[in-house]
Amino acid sequence: MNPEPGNYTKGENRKVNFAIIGIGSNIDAEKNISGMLKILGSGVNIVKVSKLVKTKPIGIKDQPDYTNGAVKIKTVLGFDELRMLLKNIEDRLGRDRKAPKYGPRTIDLDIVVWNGQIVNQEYYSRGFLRDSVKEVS
Ligand code: PH2
Ligand code: MG
Ligand code: MG
Repeated sequence: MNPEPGNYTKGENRKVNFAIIGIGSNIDAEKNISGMLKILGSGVNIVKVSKLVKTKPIGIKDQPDYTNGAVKIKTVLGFDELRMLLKNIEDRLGRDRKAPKYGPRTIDLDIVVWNGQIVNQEYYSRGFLRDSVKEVS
C-alpha cells in the first residue's frame, strides 16, 4: 500500500507532488515574471501565485531592487525533474550563469518547500520569502 494513498494520479500511479517556488528578479521583473509563469504553467499545475513585492537587494547592495514572490505548484515531476525544469526556464529567460552569485538576474527560481518540507535555508533568513510562502500555503 502507498504511504500516502491520496497523492497518486488515477491511471498512471505517478505520485503527485506539491512545491512552493521562490521567485526573484531585478532585471525587467514584470516581463520576466509573467513570461516565467506562462512557461511554468505549460509544464506543471499552478495552484496559487503570491503578491509580488519590491525588496532591497541582499548581498551586493549596488544593484536594482528586486521583485520577489512565490508560486505554489502541483506536479507529477520529481524533485530533480522540477529543478531541471526551473533551470531550463531560467535559461530561456536569459539567465546569465557567469554573473556574480548575488548580482542582478532576469529570473531566479528556487524550490523552497517540497511536499510541506522547507528545503531552502533562505526561508529562515528572508522575511519576505516567509510571507510569500505563507500566502500561497
Ligand atoms: N537574490 C539574490 C541576491 N539578492 N535580494 C533580494 N532582495 N531578493 C532576492 O531574491 C535576491 C537578493 C541572489 O539569488
Ligand atoms: Mg535565490
Ligand atoms: Mg537560485
